[in-house]
Amino acid sequence: MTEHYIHAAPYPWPFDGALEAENTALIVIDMQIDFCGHGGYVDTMGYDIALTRAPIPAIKSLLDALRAKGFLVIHTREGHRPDLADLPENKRWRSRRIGAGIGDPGPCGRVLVRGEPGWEIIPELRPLPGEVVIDKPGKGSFYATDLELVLRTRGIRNLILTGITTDVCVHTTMRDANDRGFECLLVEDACAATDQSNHLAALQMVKMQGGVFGAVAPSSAVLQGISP
Ligand code: C5J
Repeated sequence: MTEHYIHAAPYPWPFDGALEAENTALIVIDMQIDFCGHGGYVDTMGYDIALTRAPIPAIKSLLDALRAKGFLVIHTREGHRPDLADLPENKRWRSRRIGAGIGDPGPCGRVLVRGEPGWEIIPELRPLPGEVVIDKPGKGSFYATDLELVLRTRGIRNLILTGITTDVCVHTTMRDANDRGFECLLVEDACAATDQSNHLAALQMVKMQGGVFGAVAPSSAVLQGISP
């Protein structure tokens, strides 16, 4: 089989050149109003949503290109049950300390609660009908979800990771995926954090030890790599 690679650091990705639409998925993590919109969770905490909105164009271009080539696209949403039965008390307590209590009313409805306006994916990146959407109560996309079952059932072994936030939900998902044997690529301009130095540090962490969690590349390299 012909080998295909994406120019990435610290190694051309994937490690063995087995990059095909059939074995590779694009994951778009938590691009929700609560993380990227006015009046959402991140905005209410006082962080700059210009940072969390910055990856929208890169994600959009990846979605357009990978959809056109038949890659599996998966979206995730962080959120809790309306009865908050899945919300750990310490997670709620910490969010209230910073003025954005999960489950409490806010400008976009109840913060990080499933079905509320703030929990919706932003219109620019709305999933197409039929695309897989994973609802997760935690930071990682594997915890208490059927993501792994979906990936194994579809024969996926390479993951292209994008979304919010690089240092929290994207990193947790990448680490968990790596431990499960998935070959991971983090797209540096298609993810962002609420703090730029945390974003840069999170990119750097991936590249240590020969690529301890996988590799990092810009979206331009992904677009080039999938259209050789
Ligand atoms: C956070 C996320 N930061 N999607 N969630 O609470 O990274």
